[in-house]
Amino acid sequence: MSAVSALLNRRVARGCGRLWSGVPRPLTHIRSASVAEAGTRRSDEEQLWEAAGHPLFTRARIGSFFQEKAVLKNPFLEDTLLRGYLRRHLPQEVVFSDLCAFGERVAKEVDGWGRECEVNPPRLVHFDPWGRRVDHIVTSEAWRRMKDLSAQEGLVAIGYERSFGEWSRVYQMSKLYIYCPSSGLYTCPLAMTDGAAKVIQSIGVSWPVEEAYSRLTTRQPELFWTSGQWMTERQGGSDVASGTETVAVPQTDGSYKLHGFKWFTSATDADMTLTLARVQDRTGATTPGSKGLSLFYAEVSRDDDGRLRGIEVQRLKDKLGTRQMPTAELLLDGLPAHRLSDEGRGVASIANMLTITRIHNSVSAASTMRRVLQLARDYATRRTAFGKLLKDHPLHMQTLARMEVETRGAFLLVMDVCRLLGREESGIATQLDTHLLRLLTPVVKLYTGKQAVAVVSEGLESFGGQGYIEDTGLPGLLRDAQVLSIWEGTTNVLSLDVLRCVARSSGMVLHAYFTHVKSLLAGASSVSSLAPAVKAVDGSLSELEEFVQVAASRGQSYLELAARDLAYSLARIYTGALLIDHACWKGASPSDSYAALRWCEQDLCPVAAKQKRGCYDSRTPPLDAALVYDQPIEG
Ligand code: UCC
Repeated sequence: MSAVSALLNRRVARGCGRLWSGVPRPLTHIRSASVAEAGTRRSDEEQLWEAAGHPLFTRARIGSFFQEKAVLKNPFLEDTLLRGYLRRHLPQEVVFSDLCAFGERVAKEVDGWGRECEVNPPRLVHFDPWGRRVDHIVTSEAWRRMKDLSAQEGLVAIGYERSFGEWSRVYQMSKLYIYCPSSGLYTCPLAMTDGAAKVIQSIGVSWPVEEAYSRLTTRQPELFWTSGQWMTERQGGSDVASGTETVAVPQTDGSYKLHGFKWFTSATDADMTLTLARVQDRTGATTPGSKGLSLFYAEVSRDDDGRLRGIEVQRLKDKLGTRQMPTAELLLDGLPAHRLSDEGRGVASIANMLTITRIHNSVSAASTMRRVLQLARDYATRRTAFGKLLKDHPLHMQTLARMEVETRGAFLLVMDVCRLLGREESGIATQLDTHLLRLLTPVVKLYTGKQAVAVVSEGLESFGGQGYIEDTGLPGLLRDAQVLSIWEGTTNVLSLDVLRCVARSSGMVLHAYFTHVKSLLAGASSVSSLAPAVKAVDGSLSELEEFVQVAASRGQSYLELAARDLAYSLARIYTGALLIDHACWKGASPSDSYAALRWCEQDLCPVAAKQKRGCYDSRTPPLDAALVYDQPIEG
């Protein structure tokens, strides 16, 4: 019997361990037997262990198994739906090769920069070493690299070059869709930059914004500018009309100086901004409400002493997510500005920017869902549990398949809105297209924002505990998804925007909606495998029409209570029709049909079901309030 096995047998006899015959024994056992001697001399056990040829210091102490991490592969090549959609609508070799090369760069290089933006968040330096106020927002090298990359890759420019006519926006947004989850949130300044370019274009590219427009839309990094969108003040970001206190004081040369406090300005390292303010008359009075708001353009610049002109950065926001991006509170203290809109037309003039940033928001939502799925499905080919890979567990696959259905639906809805935007911008939009774009912009933003939080949360869970570990990069996806339903209009504010555009168009936006969904379904009428999905969408569309007829005779409060469910119904039915339409395309795969069928199994028209249950009747609000505050109802 060897010295080692004699020793082990002694330990077994003492009842302090199991027989380790033939298995390298962890050093912890040796240590525990020699606690009293630790740090003084090597114990008999240690000497015996060493004599048996086992090194004293070895990785065996923490075990030898390591879980393989999920690998990000080229997000363009990994996305069959994106490639199928483009093959169908924009089958240009130059687009495919650009997206493929960009996808490779995103996976190999840019994703690492995105991570660096997260771990090196911006910081604010208020004073220089000699006590002068400088208000420098210090950003990471990676964040600055994102700016150059954005120009080089034409992430804003593509939308304005319009090299692919009505499909230019689809091309641009496809690129952003590949980029977004690796961008370190650089897609936020790009959204506002795109929105500012759109506003300038709609107002007219002339002095004083001629240069700004060319810088916002350039591909040259050294010329490229980003823009802010400073709308939110202390009184809140939703009710802009009553929440805006900032005043614009006219100057003798026709320009203005702005004084106010902007409470939530994203990507505050921007080169310029669009913002709202109230023009003061000679007595210093302003007009309250929406009618008093005008749109202003201001450059962010520094004077000879290095001080920001007319701006003090009060502090950076401490946010749940989007930490990569500098979001600040700004005191506007005489910021030089130019009025871009007619007086009192501020909200209407900035609405174009809202449309663009809401579409970008939706692209971000769909792309984050796609990214978490790409990682989750890769992980499922590496991780073994209960004797087999995760991908071989049907319940796990069911969960990922449900996420896939949501993601496909979100993608097609987002791309359809981009298609409509492209048609409008290339001057070929029909009245129906214009109505659809107005109606679907708030719908896609509010619906995909909610989907993203749910799908990304589920995605994290599919990694088990690792999905909760910060430096996997996964928790950041969830934190950043949470903002998608908040900024650029919360779910309820956008639901009310849906009502507003229905009312302002005298129902024409809904008429366009019904017409278009019916035409999408008509194309699928002969495809028997899709019949259950077609039937579900068709039936839900009839229910929705009935709801609209009933609701039209009810008061405003009834409509407002129904607004969120109405918006969800519009999203689900339209998305169902898009999934069906895509599944009918000659290049479609069986998975496209399966996704359409699965999507259409859900309640596509919740507003009709809830209407039947009396959810919008006048007796409901007091019941809701009593439930929330857990109080008896008065009267
Ligand atoms: O949160 C923020 C931080 C910036 C972060 C940027 C992120 C970018 C995305 C990144 C992706 C990665 S900035 C602030 C966000 N705040 C909002 O989004 C505002 C939310 N509130 C609303 O949307 C409200 O509905 C308001 C402010 C638009 C309501 O204002 P009013 O004054 O009550 O509006 P009115 O009276 O209904 O409309 C005034 C005019 C009308 O035009 P006219 O007078 O010609 O009839 C409307 O038709 O504006 C027009 N209008 C619109 N037009 C109003 N809303 C729209 C719209 N959505 N589309 C077209």
